[in-house]
Amino acid sequence: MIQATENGERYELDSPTAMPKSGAFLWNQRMMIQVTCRGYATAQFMQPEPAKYAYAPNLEAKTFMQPEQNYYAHHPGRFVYVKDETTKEIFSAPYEPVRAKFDRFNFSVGKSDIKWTVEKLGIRVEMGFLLPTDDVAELWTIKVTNLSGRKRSLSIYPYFPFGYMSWMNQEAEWNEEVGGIVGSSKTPYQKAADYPKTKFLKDKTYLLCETTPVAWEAKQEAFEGEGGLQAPSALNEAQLSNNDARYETPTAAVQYRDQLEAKDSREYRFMFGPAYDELEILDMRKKYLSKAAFAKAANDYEAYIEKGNGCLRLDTPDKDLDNFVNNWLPRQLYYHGDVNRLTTDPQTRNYLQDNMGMSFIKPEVCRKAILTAVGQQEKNGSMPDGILLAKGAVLKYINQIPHTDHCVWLPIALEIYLSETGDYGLLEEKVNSMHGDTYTVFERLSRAMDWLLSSDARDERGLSYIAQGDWCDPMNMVGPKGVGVSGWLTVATAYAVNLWATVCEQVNRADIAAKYRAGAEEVNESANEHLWDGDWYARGITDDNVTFGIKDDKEGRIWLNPQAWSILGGAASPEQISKMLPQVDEQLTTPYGVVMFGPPYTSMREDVGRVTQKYPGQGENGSVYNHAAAFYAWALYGIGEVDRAYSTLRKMIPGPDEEHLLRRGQLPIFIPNYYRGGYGIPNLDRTAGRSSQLFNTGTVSWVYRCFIEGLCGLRGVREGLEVDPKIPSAWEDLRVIRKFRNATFEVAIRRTDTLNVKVVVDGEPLDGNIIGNVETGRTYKVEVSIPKSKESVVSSKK
Ligand code: CEZ
Repeated sequence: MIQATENGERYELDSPTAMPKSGAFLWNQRMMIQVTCRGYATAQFMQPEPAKYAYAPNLEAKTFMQPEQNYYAHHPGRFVYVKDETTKEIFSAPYEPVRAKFDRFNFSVGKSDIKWTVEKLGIRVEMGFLLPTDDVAELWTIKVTNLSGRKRSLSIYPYFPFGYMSWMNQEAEWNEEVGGIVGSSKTPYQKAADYPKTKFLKDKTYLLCETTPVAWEAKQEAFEGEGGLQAPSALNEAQLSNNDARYETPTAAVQYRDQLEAKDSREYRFMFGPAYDELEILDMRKKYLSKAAFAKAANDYEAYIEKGNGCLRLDTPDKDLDNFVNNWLPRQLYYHGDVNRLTTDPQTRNYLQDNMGMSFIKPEVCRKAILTAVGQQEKNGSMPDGILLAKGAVLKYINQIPHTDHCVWLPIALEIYLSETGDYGLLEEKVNSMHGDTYTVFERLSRAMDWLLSSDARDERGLSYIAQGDWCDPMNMVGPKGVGVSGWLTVATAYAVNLWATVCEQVNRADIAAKYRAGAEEVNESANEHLWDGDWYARGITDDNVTFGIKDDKEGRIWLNPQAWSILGGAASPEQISKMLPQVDEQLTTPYGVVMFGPPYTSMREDVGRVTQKYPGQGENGSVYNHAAAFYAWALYGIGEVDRAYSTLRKMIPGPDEEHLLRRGQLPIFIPNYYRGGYGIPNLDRTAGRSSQLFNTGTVSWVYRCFIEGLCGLRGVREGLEVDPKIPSAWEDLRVIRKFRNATFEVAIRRTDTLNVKVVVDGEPLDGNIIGNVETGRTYKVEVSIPKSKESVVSSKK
């Protein structure tokens, strides 16, 4: 059903029905498009706020990308109908809207293109598209081949519905000048003050045809007629009727009539996208709409995507893992660091985490993000809810709701960046903030940590206030009165402050480091005094002083984050960890990953909030929320729990066996933000493991880091590259190529009789396990011996 081809650089699916919501995505710095194997598409571009150019047929509420997006017959998509003019039979590619049974179906996803091949009635249709690197448009190729050994008379109808463009003003027509169908609209607004903002929006959508069609249809109703999308009435006629749409739902359907000899084929090219005016459409046509320009765009785009190749090539006993980590994980990470989820005001925590992973791909992007973020630090040292990235951008949606965790992510992002680059000079950079003050990065980090430790952020017990949310966005009713505290944020504060203390030590500021170490210790003592529930840490204490996430709770009894971060931040002693981990195994671990908490809530808990209203097992309500699972995996590597860590990570990737893939319903080309939870719970078990299909997630930076610095144990330190692999106990060896500080390390890791990690570099045994003085451009051959079986810290303490 699913096959990895071209060395794992492509994944192919041979059924349109086995995983109907599975799809893939392409992006450039201005746009993003997600398409399903059946041809439905969701595209967005930036102007600079996110906008659409193909719309749903009813007016859509503006919202972020949806998990488990629902598709329906009129959902925006890219299709082509084919009619045999002799028999009048029709089908459509890639599958929707006709849903004919194909003789062959192939959905093939590459890193820089997406294509389909379908066969039916002795006709092959190949369709595929790519994006230009610097413009907003889709470049489509549709090729039709006669496989039947006899002459065929065909009509071919590319159908790119525009949808309901606007309730204020919309129309569409064939435009001779540009050679395509152009839809025009006015973005709806109501306040006069909003008019200037709408004035220069790209309110036109075009479908340009390289080859002039014989006929077209711009009016949706006329195209469909009474036959509906499965058998549009317009296809019963010899020719489409060249209608325009005048405040009628616009569409773009065109018709080619071809006589195809046996083995003959025709290839057509199209462009689909938004524009401001006709001139812009003409420019786009000139720039892209030809065979040569498509080929050039393909090369450029491939080169652009290749820049996100990452710094790791794995060669392990698990080939599916290798495919994913070598090809797809860095790509997904690159997408995040490159476009910030197509928003002009990313949440501060998302901005920092999406960019921290860029340290492994394009470190200068992470550097710039850290500078941008601290440049928006508040005067009191706290961080705002979102980081503004475009002129005129404002904090919107979730960023208008106070969350208290944003400072935590600063030292986390910084640590990764410093490990990878050794660029400690960043700390001395002076940053003028948008609020008019000037401090160095070092001072800004200290100020952020001071804020986290201050009485603005912590109550008299020493616990961190939660306001209307922490990392868990929808936990909005724990502390709206300003009293409730977050168990996670408390232990996370200790982690952040400790990380910062380590950086202070690295730059010889022992005095400052000591202050932060003491601060973190105090926080941890508070956590242990007020949040330890005997076998695990509680999730928080509400405004009304009710501790939750504890044994007595029937729902939301144990949450993963406080456990993972108490390990990271040092609150949890080895004894506590040895109690906690079996509880996580027992209550949270499922075949589809580790859930964020359990059991899921089945009704509103008004002193916890909106999270409890999400569908049980969906989103943050007890799903396998991979971001939280990734924190856990990273914490596990820190204490040598290699098998638990690996299994947590491996379950984030769909497959490899078929049943598993079907349940996830997703191709192994990205990690979704969640898989449904509810494993083993009546009513929820049937959907457990199902993918959200949403590839926006803070997970990927952490997971990439887990593979590089955890599993492979190839982690940057100030002096160079530290070698300390933590491979699953079932593996005997692995090979890895790691790019680090402009050098290449070809590493072979093997289990031998050694008692400690032993490293040989270019034939010379290394004293210790740090390869120092990394030389730019040099290739190092590294042989690493590791002990036969690695006991975990916890089990060795037992
Ligand atoms: O968004 C993410 C946030 O972007 O949820 C994470 C949070 O850490 C990220 O910063 C965990 O809460 O508002 C909602 O209820 C949404 O569910 C968002 O919380 C969530 C969505 O998955 C969007 O990607």
